[in-house]
Amino acid sequence: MTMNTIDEDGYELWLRYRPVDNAERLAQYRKAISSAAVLGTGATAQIIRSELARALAALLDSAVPLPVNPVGNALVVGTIDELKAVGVTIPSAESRDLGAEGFLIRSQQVGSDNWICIAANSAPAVLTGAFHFLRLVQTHQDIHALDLASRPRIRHRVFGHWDNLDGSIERGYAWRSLWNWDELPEKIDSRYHDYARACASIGINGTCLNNVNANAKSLTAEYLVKTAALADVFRPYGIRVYLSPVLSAPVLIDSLATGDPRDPAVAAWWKEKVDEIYRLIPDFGGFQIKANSEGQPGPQDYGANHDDGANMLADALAPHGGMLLWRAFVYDATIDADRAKCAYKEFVPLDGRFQPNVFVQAKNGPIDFQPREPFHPLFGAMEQTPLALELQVTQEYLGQSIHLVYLAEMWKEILDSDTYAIGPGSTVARIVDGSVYGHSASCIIGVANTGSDRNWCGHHFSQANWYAFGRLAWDYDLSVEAIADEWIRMTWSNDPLVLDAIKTMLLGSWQACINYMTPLGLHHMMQAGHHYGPDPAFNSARRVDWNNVYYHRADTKGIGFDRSSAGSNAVSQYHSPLREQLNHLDTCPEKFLLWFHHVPWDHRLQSGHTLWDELQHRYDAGVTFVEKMRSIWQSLQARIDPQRYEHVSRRLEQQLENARLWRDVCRKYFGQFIGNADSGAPM
Ligand code: GCW
Repeated sequence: MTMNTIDEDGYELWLRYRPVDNAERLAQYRKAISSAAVLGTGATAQIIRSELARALAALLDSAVPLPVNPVGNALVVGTIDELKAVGVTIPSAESRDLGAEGFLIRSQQVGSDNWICIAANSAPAVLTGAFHFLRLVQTHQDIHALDLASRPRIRHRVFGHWDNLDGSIERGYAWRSLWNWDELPEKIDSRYHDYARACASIGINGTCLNNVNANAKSLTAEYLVKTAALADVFRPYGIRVYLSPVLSAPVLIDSLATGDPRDPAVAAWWKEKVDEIYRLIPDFGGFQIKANSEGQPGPQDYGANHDDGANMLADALAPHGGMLLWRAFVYDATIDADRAKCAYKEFVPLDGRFQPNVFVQAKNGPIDFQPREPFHPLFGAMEQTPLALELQVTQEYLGQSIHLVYLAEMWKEILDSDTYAIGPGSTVARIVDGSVYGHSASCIIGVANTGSDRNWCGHHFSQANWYAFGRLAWDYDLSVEAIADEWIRMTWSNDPLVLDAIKTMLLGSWQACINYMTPLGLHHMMQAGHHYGPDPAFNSARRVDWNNVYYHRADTKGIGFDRSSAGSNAVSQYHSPLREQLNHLDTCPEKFLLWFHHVPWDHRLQSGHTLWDELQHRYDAGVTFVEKMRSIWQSLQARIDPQRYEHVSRRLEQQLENARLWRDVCRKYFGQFIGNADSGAPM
């Protein structure tokens, strides 16, 4: 076994580039890569060159020459045109198939030498291919006779930061914002480059820099210059920047009398503002906006509607190729008494009224990034509007940066969910990638979990969620196991024992979290404000739908939110046959039982348990899995560097304590409704 005693702080993420400790593979790699020629000359080619120099020297444990032209058995890296100049022709049909962002990696005999060619239609795509090749080496794959091609399934893959201009981060658990606005544009922190490297390595091609609860200042000339400086850093990595504007910006910045999107003076202000942005940032991605939601201003404040606001902004962006992400996270209680139904009721009637460069952006589920939600019914309900999928990488409701929870499984469940929009197979993934309704535009956005903490994400294992977001956004067909496998090998070790152990932890972690927090479709049970820890009794919020009792509705008869046709009828927002399946207690998947039904305590579940017994069983199973993670982790002590080992150990202790708290508080609270308050463990 390999003893790992070198201290690590997690800064390097999955780009650790440790020497290949598999003799057979190392010999193969050394033989195959006697030199690496990066053919281009631009800024991106320079980045590729330095990444390869650094990575190969470390992985192969000896410097690899990087000549201008290939020498011997070489890695040959460039655009398709550049490769042609050194005698490698990629057939035009293949090149067409790659699109702007795809890449291919191919072994090829050239004279007496063997080359491994990494090729693409653009320099940033070559960079993606180079990172993919490095991943093969980092994970000890066979690189003999390579012939692979890959292109993204979703066009815009954006990491969205809820970072405030004062450096704080809304729902951020890894210390302060990465963007140092006070020092920009003069000082370019080297960390901006490392952020871009990390994003580029997993195919993320956009970053939205500021919080959707936005500060108008980000659109002032002073701040746009700062944003432009960041855009200049990110550009060669193939990453475009986006901003979150506030709809009242014309009033706040330039004292216009109104922010009404229908007012010509307002539209002119935005057009001018957007022109100013594009003068500074010619490849600016566009805007992501939160409007008429949780106190953010919106068109409805002026008697206009979402489409009026969205189209006005979209018209300003369109001449420059910019896009508009209009968030559908709205829950105006006058629309419907069931919060889960509101967004659908507001947005579906607007289908067909948005400009082509508008995305309606919906969260994965209809409430708010809960440990588990059914997919948002807007997916599959707006035929004429491209829908962007918003996922939350930061673990607001899933234990923040204390709990080890691998979110890939949650996202995969959502992406694979069948909406039945145009019949079976109309998965959320295929709605989002545009294929169900024939949209060419597609977008996925993840709320970032990064901050200036040395290990980027607060918890070493939260890095896995950043990684998985990028990989799934690139190819939602990748399995969660495969993504976990890659990440573990690169971040921890290729040692099979470490690999298996950490995989067991990752792959059981989401289900465990659901079990100890909100099993069987329960949701919204966290403490108010900070959202960490349980509070099922909470009932004193300003809005009724911010109360936890509103969601679980526990009483002496049973528990759960009746969203069947006999209740709020939220099921009607889903297509048949899913609608009917969810509507009936007997066919509703148990994982969503209490989301859609108010169920008697003595109702029998598939396990044979009554609902009450099953709930208790789930709480216990969740806690037991955290105990198991702790003992698995302890078994790895000699194989993990001490600093990261200790850090994760401490986190697991805290997670265990909090998981027990969830179990005990919920059991005691719900126990009182069945006259069984004592059945819970003492609090
Ligand atoms: O998840 C909730 C959060 C808010 C957030 C909001 C949103 C940015 O509690 O902090 O605000 O959703 O998505 O707009």
